[in-house]
Amino acid sequence: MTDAVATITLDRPEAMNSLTAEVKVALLAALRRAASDQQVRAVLLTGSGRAFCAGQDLHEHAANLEAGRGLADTVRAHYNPIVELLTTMDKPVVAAINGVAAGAGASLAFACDLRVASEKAKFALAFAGIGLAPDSGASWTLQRLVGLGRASELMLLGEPVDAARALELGLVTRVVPADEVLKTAAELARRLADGPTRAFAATKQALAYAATHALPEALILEADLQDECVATRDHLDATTSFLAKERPVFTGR
Ligand code: T3D
Repeated sequence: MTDAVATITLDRPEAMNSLTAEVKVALLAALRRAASDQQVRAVLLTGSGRAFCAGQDLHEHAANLEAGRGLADTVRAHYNPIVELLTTMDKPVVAAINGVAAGAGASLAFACDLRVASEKAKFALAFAGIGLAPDSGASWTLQRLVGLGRASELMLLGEPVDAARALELGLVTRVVPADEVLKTAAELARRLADGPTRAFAATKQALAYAATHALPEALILEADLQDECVATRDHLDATTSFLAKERPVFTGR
């Protein structure tokens, strides 16, 4: 961890950072540590080598099939808690998408708050290609990012989406040269870590709630969350700084 940013790197480059049970357990543990560590104010998720993440490790998956193990077990036990934590943790998560994000690897990227992509990155909704339906939250996140029509197209046709198209669709926040993706995403995460952490937590909560509730209910939650934000040190200090024509310094309290 540096500068209040916890960096988590998927590190199986020889298998495109595909996800074995061991990797998924380690990823969930790392996310839990980042979520509960008060020193951490933003999280950066990336992959080593030329892939972000190729989704489920298909060698392990084939072995599980062969052994007759329940297919949905890893979805319930591993993927769902990871995606729930990414989306609900009370600090922003930035994905540095250094290469291909396929299947559940794409789902992980979609569950992050911001996505910075390398020019060489691509998304592959690879589920249908192996006879599966989307999982790890992609049915929920993707249509919110790009709309129902495009989500249906991407999932049913499964054609890869390159970085330029991803930017056009609003799937990524920005696209940068390959050798700048980690630096750019780290700068963004650092900027968020220097921000009003509790207001960011409230922002994530309000957005998630508003996605599944009507406006009158969203208005009620917004007001409740604003009560909490108004009572923070950051709000008081930033208001004082504004009046003094000074730059605010947010401490996350
Ligand atoms: O119960 C459950 O488990 C369900 C959960 C499902 C969630 C899912 O994620 S389903 C989707 C699973 N993922 C995929 O279907 C993607 C499979 N991979 C690909 O389509 C391609 O590999 C890529 C588009 C990601 C990259 O293509 P390319 O041409 O750049 O590289 P490559 O040559 O295909 O792969 C390089 C190596 O990575 C290769 O190994 P090798 O031959 O050099 O030893 C390849 O086998 C390995 N690799 C890539 N993806 C996976 C993988 N190994 C295991 N699992 C993978 N998913």
